[in-house]
Amino acid sequence: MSKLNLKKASFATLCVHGSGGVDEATGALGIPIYQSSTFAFKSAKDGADIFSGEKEGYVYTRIGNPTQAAFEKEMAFLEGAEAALAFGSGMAAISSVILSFCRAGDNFVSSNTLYGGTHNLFMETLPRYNIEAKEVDTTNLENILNSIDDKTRLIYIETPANPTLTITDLAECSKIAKKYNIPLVVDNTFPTPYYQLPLKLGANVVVHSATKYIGGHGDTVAGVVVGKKDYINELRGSFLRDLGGIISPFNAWLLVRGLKTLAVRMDRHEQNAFQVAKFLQFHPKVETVWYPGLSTHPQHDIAKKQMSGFGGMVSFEIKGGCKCGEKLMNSVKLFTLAVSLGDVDSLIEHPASMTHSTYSPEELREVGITESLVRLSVGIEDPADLIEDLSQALKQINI
Ligand code: LCS
Repeated sequence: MSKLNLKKASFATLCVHGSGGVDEATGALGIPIYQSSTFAFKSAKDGADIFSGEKEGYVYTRIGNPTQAAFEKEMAFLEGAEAALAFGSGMAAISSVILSFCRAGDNFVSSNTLYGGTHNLFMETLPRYNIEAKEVDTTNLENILNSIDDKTRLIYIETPANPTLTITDLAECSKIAKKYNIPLVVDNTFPTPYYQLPLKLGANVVVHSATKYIGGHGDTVAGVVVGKKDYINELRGSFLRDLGGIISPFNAWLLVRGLKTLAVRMDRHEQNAFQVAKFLQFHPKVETVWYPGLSTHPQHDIAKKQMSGFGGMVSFEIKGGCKCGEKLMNSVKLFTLAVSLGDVDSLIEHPASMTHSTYSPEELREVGITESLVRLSVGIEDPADLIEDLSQALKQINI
């Protein structure tokens, strides 16, 4: 066990030490990968007691595993939560959370700008089970209030939203959720707990695609849910155990390792993103830049209020439409043309035809994902090199 007083430790220290320090069983400083599907009981009674919940212990890796537990403990610390539960992907985490609150006939209110996979879950898959998502522009709180009825079971917010980086006021949403006695669920993938702590702002449950900044190196797919201990236990005992969307011990280990550098990575992502956003803002071939840290961002004041930094994602509209965006994406040399985000490598993609192709043309128009919108996940390379790459690629474009 760590000798540190973790309650008093700063965020960067928690990133390194929060998962428990030295492994109790072996003294290993790095948490071992407990690559075992099952765990031996000391006796038949011991097994029965662990099964009945009378005694703590590991049973089977679909229900719990020490490497998964190290990651969960660390995530709970970082989000300021009682507990956390790891999943095999962000989508496994999100679908389990929605199913845990909603039954057939229920509905929930959600941001209308979401990762395209989440949008597809909400608008295509869940309706098959008679669960309705009411997707609205949550930057206007009136839209949330007007959508709640007696079958509404939760409010789901993604902020900053993928890919437009719109910001929803979490403290205000939590007041609405409390008034109607329903939980507020927040996707904290873009800011990470380093820049935004939704539970402190009144949210009840936080979800992540841990594939992104949490892992940080583009080498694993994972998800995590954080919240109250009772809720997390219920989620583990039903939706993780029954639906089986678990994380492997190896991937949990990659996430523990990734978290150790979260604070330093996020600082660098943000510094680089700011420089890239400022460069693009004054470029003659760029129409508009969306970055919550810029004073021109429509919800900059809310971002400043609820975030301690603005993260590494930048989106922009290129002049000349889709063809020019295509030319840009084919001309970059340092940015990689790929979906996903939050990696140490810089990535570039076209939301309308890639990550958000699950939106219909009308839906894309409604949420402002235009054909000329390009999304950057700004990595941790030298910012001068990133700007030079964008500059040379923009030069290739004839408007
Ligand atoms: N939430 C957000 C905000 C996301 O950006 C993603 C994936 C997910 C949840 C789902 O997580 P996963 O199951 O992939 O771990 N976003 C992606 C993106 O923008 N490009 O590729 C995946």
